[in-house]
Amino acid sequence: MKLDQASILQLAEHLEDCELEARDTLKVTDQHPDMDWDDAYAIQDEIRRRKLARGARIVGLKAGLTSHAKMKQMGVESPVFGFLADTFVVPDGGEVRMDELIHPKVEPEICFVTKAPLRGPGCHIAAVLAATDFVMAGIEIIDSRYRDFKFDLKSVVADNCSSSRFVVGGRIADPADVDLRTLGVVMERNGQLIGLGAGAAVLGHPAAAVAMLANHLGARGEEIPAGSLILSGGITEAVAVERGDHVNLRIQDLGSVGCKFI
Ligand code: 0L1
Ligand code: MG
Repeated sequence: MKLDQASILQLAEHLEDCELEARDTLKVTDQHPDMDWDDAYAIQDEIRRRKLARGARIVGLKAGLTSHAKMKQMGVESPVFGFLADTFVVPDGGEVRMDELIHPKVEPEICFVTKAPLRGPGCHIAAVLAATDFVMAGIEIIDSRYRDFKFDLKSVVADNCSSSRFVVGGRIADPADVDLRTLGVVMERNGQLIGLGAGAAVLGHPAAAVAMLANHLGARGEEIPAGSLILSGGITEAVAVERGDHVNLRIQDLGSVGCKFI
């Protein structure tokens, strides 16, 4: 690691304050160009510790930048991983308050709920499917704390991968009953099409993103616990939303889920 503990604590506090006060900032690597991946995940871990200390619960995990559409949109080449707190949950059909966010974008995702722990190294698609209780549709609302969504990967990781809100819902399905690669995905804003794709847009199979997450955690001596909700990554580019927008996502065999921005 290149950063000392005081810098990790200060950067975590700064990024979380930006999240909670809905204000943007410059990417953390501007001030600390030498920081490494361990520093980035240590800052994210400290944000998680701060939330837990205030009584939040961690309800899941996410993989981000797992599709070519998203990698191209953000100019990066590898996935990143973050956590989901209970304070990020929006009920299906619920309201997302724009005054709590900076510049939110929505992305359509296939979500997994596990019934057994998953631990790398060596985790693969089959192990993920065997450990999956059910899959469902989800809209992730990302809200990078970085000005104009301008960042590099280490800054993104430190910022908990732009995690902000998420909505899950629709119909739950046993992964044995659906082909997650070919499920059609349609996302609309105010009735207009804004995203179209299929599950295979995520690393060829969305379960591959979950396996990568398990392998990433395994390298850190951690695992995906049973009962975790996992967002496997945006199938299309993320799309900016404004106050008054209604967003609806339909995924073949998984029903629909939606929210409105007020
Ligand atoms: O969930 C995601 O794909 C977000 C990853 C972080 C980068 C971004 O803000 O787009
Ligand atoms: Mg996402």
